[in-house]
Amino acid sequence: MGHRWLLCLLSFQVLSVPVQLDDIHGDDALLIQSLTLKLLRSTDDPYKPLNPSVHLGLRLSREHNLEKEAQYLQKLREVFQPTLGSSTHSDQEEPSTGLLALYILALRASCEDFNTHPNRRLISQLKHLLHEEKQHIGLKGFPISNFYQYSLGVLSLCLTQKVIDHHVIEKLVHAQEEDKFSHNQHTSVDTEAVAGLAFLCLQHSNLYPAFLMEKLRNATIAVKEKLVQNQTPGEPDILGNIYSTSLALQFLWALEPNDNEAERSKFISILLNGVKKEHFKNPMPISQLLPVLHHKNYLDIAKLNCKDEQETPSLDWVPGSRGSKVNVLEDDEIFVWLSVKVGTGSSMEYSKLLYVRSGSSLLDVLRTAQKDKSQDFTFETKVTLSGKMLTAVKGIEASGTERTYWQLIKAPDTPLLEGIEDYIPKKNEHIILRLAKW
Ligand code: B12
Repeated sequence: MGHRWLLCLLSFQVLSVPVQLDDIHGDDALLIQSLTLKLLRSTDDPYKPLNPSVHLGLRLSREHNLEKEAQYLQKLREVFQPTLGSSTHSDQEEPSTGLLALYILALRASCEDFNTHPNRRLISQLKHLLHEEKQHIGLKGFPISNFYQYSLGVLSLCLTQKVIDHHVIEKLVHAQEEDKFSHNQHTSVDTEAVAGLAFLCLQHSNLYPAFLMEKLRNATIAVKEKLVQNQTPGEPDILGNIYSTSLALQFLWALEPNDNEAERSKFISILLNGVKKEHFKNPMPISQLLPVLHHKNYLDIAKLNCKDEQETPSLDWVPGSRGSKVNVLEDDEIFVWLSVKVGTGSSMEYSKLLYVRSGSSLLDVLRTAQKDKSQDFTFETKVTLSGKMLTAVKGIEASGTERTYWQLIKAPDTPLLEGIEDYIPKKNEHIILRLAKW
């Protein structure tokens, strides 16, 4: 099945014409616009972390509210380059490789000049972080952050036309060859896709010697094969899962820009169906999806010239109208079974039937469990670009050095595709929080 799809993709390449946004009409166009509005509104939400990926999503859209975009870039600047802005956060934590890479991409997408002193410093900082990540891979076999962020780092330097240390590039190529982009023996399609975009960008840059170009070409082909192998059985238009499909398509369409129109429309319909089913509530996955719906990918950042951009009148900001959907809590109560599992055996550290209002999020379920004093349940979270991540349960913390995390599972063994803030458990569902390795 996988290879048939691949052949199909290749065979139509010559005949095809890319679909333009103008080809998307009516309800679909409105649906895409509603996503843009969600992103714009998230930029004004004081409860959401400042997210350079949101800025990227907005910049790679064909529809703009330029004033809002400029305001958000300014907010990002104040946090990532505090000495430039009014506020000074000297005690601020250093950004991770991925976060810094996304910020640099956000600046590039707004046509920032990278020859200024502050921006050159950002580039040196990213080069330094990548160097440390590379050393860590040499010692431990994996980066300090993860290969997704390492790939974003390489992509970001490449798109700002900086020459990258050959060893940094080779480490990423080897990791792809050695199948290191997996968590728990499952390929991370998102990581393959972002690494693939980085490989493509490096090839287009023509800054590297022939032996490296050859490796990059092979790595690009290998990424494509990996994505095809990860088509969901029975749903060949989903690559990995609905969320990773956005990034996978960014890569595939960057690789084959003249891909056939019918193929593209099919993928777009699948993604829009996911939007209709409310799978895209969170600004982070929306920011990765929006460029795809506008037939753009991260490599297009380098082509943006920020001139002659038209305002889209229907994206005018309406103050006070909150976009993010607050869960509609219904009056009836449902019960959800919550368990905690630490070891490999079948025993559970905690198991409890909890009554919550229908429409509650998993986070609400955890809060209910914590309030209930009949059994000891506590939990902790940290704020990330994807929302609140569960970091500790019953005093047991996930560990960066041991590479453990609290996996969210729908019993018996289906990992959830959403986090604790977004997932809405159904009546009688059994959710397991399992300390797992990644
Ligand atoms: C690496 C990764 C992980 C690693 C993170 C560990 C680490 N130190 O790197 C591990 C394996 C632990 C992980 C776990 C999970 N992940 Co994950 N992860 C990613 C990946 C590939 C990259 C994240 C990243 O580095 N981003 C870039 C940096 C700059 O952003 P950041 O906010 O600073 O990054 C942190 C957060 O992203 C956080 N994180 C990672 N995954 C998730 C998921 C959620 C819901 C939250 C709130 C936070 C979070 O870990 C990062 C490092 O600290 C993304 C892919 C993507 N497209 O974004 C998927 C992705 C974000 N993960 C996803 C999911 C579903 C999960 C889980 C909920 C799976 C599960 N059933 O348990 C859990 C989180 C559970 C919890 N405890 O709350 C989905 C989210 C989809 C959505 N609806 O938004 C993604 C998009 C993958 C996918 N295509 O399905 N993940």
